[in-house]
Amino acid sequence: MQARNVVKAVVVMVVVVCAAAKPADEEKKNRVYNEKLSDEEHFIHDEHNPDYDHEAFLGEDEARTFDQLTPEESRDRLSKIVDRIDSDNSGVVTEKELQAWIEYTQKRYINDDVKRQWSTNNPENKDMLHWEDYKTRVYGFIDNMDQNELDTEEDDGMSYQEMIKRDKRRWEAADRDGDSTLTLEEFTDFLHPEEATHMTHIVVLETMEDIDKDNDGKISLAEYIGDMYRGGHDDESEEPSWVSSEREQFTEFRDKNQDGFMDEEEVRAWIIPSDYNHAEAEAKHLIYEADSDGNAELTKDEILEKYDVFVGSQATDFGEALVRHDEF
Ligand SMILES: [Ca+2]
Ligand SMILES: [Ca+2]
Ligand SMILES: [Ca+2]
Ligand SMILES: [Ca+2]
Repeated sequence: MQARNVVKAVVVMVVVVCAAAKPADEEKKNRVYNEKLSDEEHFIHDEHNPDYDHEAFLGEDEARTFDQLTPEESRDRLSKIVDRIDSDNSGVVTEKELQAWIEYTQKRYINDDVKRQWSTNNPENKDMLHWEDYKTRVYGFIDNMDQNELDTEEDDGMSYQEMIKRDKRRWEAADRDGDSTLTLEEFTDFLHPEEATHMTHIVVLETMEDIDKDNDGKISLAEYIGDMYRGGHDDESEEPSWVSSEREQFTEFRDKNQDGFMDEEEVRAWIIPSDYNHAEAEAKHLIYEADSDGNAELTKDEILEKYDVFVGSQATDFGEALVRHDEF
């Protein structure tokens, strides 16, 4: 049972590899892809979320490591990172340098993730991964389930059969030379379709299928809201204000041709906005947070002064600090 749960977790991870945070009743689900820098939301109910900046700046794994450090250790390591970001050794970090660093961090995170999943799914380290081998490894446990279990076991409203079908379609889109096997490069597009332009239609399709509950091939206002907001089922409770503003967003901006629905083109414009560079926006945001003298560049002192903006430490992560404290 436990082994199956692990496999199941892997399945879910692969299928929703890029989906945003778990939808809680009050929490908004974010469908916007385009080089998202972190699985964390940048703002939760208009409150700034420092974890987003830490993951954008360090990558998810490294951000977790920093959470274990004392403030002194944290500043120390950050100081070494600043030297790397300042690529022309001018002593100040410019917006361009910061943006380049954030992009580098993002690429590194994706490469690490792909390498990890490649070796898990390809233990013999072959040059290519065959769909049948991948399917057996990820979904093989299904063969040991009886029909009853198969019918009831579902994740996010999707049956395993549907998940396999969706994975196969994504696999075929990633398989550019059509030989049913994926090279490491093709496997990267399979795992991170949001990063590859030739995979855009798959990302749009999967998003539409998730939201289009009545399967009419378009997204109504009710489906749009129902996807991001799971509360409000009893008439008593008043819906949060962000839900009403999302209703306006849908009517005024998302449904461009004003026919009351979002079609494929409109969904694409929503989840893959072409005019927005997350790394650039994040670089600007970090400079704004730490630029004490307001000259639009950051010295090492300015960065270290605001180290909690860039990286975590026990001081900024109270929960971790308590856990550590218990060990002594
Ligand atoms: Ca291939
Ligand atoms: Ca629909
Ligand atoms: Ca429309
Ligand atoms: Ca400055």
